Amino acid sequence: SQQALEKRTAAAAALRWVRDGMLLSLGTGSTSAAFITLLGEAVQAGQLRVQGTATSLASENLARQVGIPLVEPRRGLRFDLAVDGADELDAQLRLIKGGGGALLREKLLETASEYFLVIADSTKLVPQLGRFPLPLEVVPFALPWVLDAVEKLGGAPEVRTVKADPNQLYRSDQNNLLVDCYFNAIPDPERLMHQLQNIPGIVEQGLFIGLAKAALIANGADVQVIRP
Ligand code: DER
Repeated sequence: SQQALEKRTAAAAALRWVRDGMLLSLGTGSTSAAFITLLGEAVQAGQLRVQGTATSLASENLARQVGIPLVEPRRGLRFDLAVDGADELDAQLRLIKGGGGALLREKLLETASEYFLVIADSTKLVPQLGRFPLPLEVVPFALPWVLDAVEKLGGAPEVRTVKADPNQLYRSDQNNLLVDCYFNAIPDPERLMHQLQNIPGIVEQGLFIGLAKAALIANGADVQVIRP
């Protein structure tokens, strides 16, 4: 599909931002998977010497498969470059992330990175955030109160289930629950982010504001660089 092509185009463009010796934060989702695969090829071909930490067990497995040396979390560990996708991004590089369920480790590692670069196909760039449901990672015990609080903020909350079985609740890599909140439009992302951060039991929310330094957006075969 055109979208799959654009994901690979954005991923390939991000590879040119990688320098020998870098410590990388490896993102999660299909666009990041394309980047990890291309990066692995460059490492295997001896073109790049890098190490990485993954933002999900899925990306960790892929990175291992393609031969990217992995670094365990340790005190003081910071990354030269983080590469990751997004579900939505606006012109100020405010993001909605978490469609792949990895928002907690993504925010953790992208916060610990000197430079966070977003890679995305053209469908992700939107004039206003919020058509994509906002993911939250929630401690199971807190769920009822979190659902009430999200509704009071104007979002329709849905507890995420496993694709294959609607009776099985999705669990994050931390074994927490995922709640997708349908706001339709988020006119004031900063305000909503602070409201969500004050709700006990929400361990992470999918608004990433002030983190991304640039985005590579593929439009067909062209790639535009967006800076806030
Ligand atoms: O879950 C995430 O944050 C992913 O980065 C997601 O937002 C992008 O997934 P995609 O590259 O498969 O569209």
